[in-house]
Amino acid sequence: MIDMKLPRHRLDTGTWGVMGIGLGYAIAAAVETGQPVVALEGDSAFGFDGMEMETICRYQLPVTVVVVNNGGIYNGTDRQVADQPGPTMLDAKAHYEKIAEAFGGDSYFVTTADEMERIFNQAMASGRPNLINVAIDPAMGKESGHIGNLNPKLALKK
Ligand SMILES: Cc1ncc(C[n+]2csc(CCOP(=O)(O)OP(=O)(O)O)c2C)c(N)n1
Ligand SMILES: [Mg+2]
Repeated sequence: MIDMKLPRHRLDTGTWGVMGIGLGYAIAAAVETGQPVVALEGDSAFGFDGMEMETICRYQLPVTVVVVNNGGIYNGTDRQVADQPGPTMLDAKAHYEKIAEAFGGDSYFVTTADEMERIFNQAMASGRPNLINVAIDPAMGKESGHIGNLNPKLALKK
């Protein structure tokens, strides 16, 4: 979904989408290049490596962490089971950005595309540790859990 405009400027999670390597990669990229780095993570993925925010702040790295919160693993539309949240539901109203505050980084909570553009540009220009928590529709983001959708349909019908 994210186009590349320059070669050798993106690290991704590889063929199997290894959750939890995002912030480690971002730290390494910032240390190696000295340039502003953006780390783009789902809300569940942030649960795997979110404490690296402490490392980012301790070394004052120019890393902007963006948490795309759709309220769940794959998405936030799992059903309640026996009066409990479904097993793939996470908190769609969570304020993940407060984790940056705990360590002295800058924190933002955004809900619209206009806010996102303004805050993202400000964060990237700051050269500081930033965490932007982006609340999106919990019905969005189904693709990561439905990779089978990409199978050729004709082959499946036979
Ligand atoms: C280490 C690891 N464990 C499990 C998975 C399987 N997996 C793929 S996507 C996903 C959930 C991702 O949720 P989130 O980070 O919130 O992103 P979303 O799809 O909701 O945007 C899981 C558990 C994985 N890719 N890597
Ligand atoms: Mg999610």
